[in-house]
Amino acid sequence: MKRKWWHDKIAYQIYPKSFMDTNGDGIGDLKGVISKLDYLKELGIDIIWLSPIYQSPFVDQGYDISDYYSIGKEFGTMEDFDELLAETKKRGMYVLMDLVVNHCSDQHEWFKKALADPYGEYAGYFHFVKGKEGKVPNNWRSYFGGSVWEPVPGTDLFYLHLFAKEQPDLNWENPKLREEIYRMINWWLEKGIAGFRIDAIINIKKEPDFASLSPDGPDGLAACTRRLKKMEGLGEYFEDIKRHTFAKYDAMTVAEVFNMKEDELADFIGDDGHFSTMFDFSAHTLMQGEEGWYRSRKPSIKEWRDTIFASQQRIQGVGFAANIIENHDEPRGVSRFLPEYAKNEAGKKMLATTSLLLYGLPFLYQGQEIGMTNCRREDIAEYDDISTKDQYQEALMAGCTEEKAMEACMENSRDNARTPMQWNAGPGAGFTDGTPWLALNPNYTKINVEEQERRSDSVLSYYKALIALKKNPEYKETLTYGRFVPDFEERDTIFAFHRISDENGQDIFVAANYGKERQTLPLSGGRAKVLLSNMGREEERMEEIRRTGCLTLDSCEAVVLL
Ligand code: TEU
Ligand code: CA
Repeated sequence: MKRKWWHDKIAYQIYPKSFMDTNGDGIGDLKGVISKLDYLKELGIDIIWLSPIYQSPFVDQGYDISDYYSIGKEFGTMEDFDELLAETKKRGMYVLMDLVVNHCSDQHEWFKKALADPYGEYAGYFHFVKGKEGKVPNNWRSYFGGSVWEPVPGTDLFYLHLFAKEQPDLNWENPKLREEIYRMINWWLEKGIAGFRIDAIINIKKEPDFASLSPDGPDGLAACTRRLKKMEGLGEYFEDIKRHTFAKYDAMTVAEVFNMKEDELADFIGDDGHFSTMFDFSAHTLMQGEEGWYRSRKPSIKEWRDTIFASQQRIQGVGFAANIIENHDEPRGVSRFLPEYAKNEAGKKMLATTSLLLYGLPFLYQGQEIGMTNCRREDIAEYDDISTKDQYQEALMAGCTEEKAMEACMENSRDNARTPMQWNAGPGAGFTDGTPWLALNPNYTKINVEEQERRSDSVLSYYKALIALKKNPEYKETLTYGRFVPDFEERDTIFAFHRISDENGQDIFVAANYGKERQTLPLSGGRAKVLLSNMGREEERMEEIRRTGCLTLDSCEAVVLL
């Protein structure tokens, strides 16, 4: 595998709307991001991914872009952006923008022009398709529920939207559209950003016949993702993008890919793959369940662990994936992956240990470093997220009670991760002097940065130590490129693995006890040192290993051994 500058880095996703507000309008802004760069630097962050900050009507929180060349006024100005870029460079940090080009906003001038002239040039930027006897062209269900088709007023045409109806899909078949997009990508790269996180990219190719699929829900529709099972020739689209843009700048690209065919991994992220890397969502899709949030699963610790292990083994040697616990689309990892008895600081540190030391690029999501949790809401009206509203309806349609439908939202809602960052215990959580656009998680009085900065045994302090360990010159080679080798797999609640370097022979052993009961693991070979302990038991465990050759792990205990 070719080595890349970003392999030994730590990345962090910022959801700008909820990160830091500096003008009291309740919406996070770029000046707010700038004001927290030192905080991020101190945490050990090198690469920042900014969720969309472009001009947008925010039907899908900025993933509906109405001008790719402007900063949304809520976030600030292009001058603010340039300042942010300059300030990151000063600190040796890198910025990734979010590239959302499967669709744009219905408020984009292209779409307005297309509606004004439905047989004209700009209609060709979208998928305007004739209906069948006045009905929609096919039976695909959009990601956010309902048909993917919406009538084009005054015609017998429909336009395609795989996401919300305010997010019309762009027609990648059209060379003019592709040219416009490439120009835009290069314009941003010219500015000096390091690259892009690439949104929903697997969806850009559409079948010419828009054939219906067999229905899979009570609405009589079929999930549009199902078409991807048979999709051929996507790679040509990706290669075309890469050739005209990313490759020219040696840009870093992080693809958001669901529904990839397994045997295509090397094409996607191998040496000279379509993208630099992609997120490993294996643990997340395991929980999801095909029929919607009301059918989401609660796999055992063993099933969850084995899924991650299988994924590690599939990826290593082929490419370098990006590992996440959570993001702006997923519930908080500590609420989702930790069993009830582990929903505490020790458990949160344990989850951090077994995630950040895996093979791959760790991608933290804002607030993860202080162990922010899901946020309970009493009423569906308290949610802002378009997907949550749809999932609530889907659950009711499938026969769930209102309680059950609310429960599904509380566990899975995208708003769980979108509540404002908890900086301190003061009013507005230090996020805003005004009224936050989305209500704070009330636990900000207990879980916040300021409180955790004061405490050496906090989750935040542990994240700093963990990241410092990963970057320590003595272990960096192993913790970056060392092989992932699972261990103690026969113990259902032990999450243990080695990182073994073929370069220097080092073998770093990571072990965590996700179970309720204490466990004792016999260690083979002499272990010289406890590099990290989530319970501050470095000395104690080392002494015990020397004496007995065994490692004892209490419930929620994690250690890293050399
Ligand atoms: O997500 C793509 C995606 O596949 C989502 O539909 C995901 O399955 C969904 O969030 C589950 O509720 C990306 C962005 O990350 C997401 O925020 C956007 O809403 C979406 O694309 C459309 O741009
Ligand atoms: Ca603001």
